[in-house]
Amino acid sequence: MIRTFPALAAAATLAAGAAMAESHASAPQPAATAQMKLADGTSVGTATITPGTDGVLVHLEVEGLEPGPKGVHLHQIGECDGGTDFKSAGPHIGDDGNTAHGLLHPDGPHAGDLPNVFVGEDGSGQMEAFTSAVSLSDTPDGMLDSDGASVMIHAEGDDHFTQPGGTTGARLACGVLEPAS
Ligand SMILES: [Cu+2]
Repeated sequence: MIRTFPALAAAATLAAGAAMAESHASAPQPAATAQMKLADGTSVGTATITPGTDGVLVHLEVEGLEPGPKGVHLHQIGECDGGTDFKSAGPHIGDDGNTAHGLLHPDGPHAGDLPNVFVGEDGSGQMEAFTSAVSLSDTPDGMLDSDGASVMIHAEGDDHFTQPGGTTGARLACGVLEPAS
């Protein structure tokens, strides 16, 4: 009888360890991804969007770009046509004509405004930002609705204040958000 007690205690410890491993294994995975491309089709990185309870986590990795800060926004339409200089992607999500652009603008921001990605001397850069201003839902305001949405990298850094696009210049790289498989 007495010998079974240590055995039971060991079994209980193993069960607790298994439960913790299980909760780590179920961490949310990206629900949407975008392959970032220049107007000529050159691939320069990947963006992923992972839904959380109260918003989404945007993660961006780029390579092969000029060093320096580059503006990053979520644009309203999931169409990256280099022949239109990516104007096909439409305005920023949340640009309804009444709301100002810029994370630091008193009359802003647009829901699709994000922090800059900083590209280093080796041409690579990363950005991660959490926002509760957008969702991936299949609703008119959601990024996976019928006309989709895109991730845009601009040629220059965003000062988060200047109108209309915050000093970000040309649309440099665009990626259509697709549901993650
Ligand atoms: Cu933009």
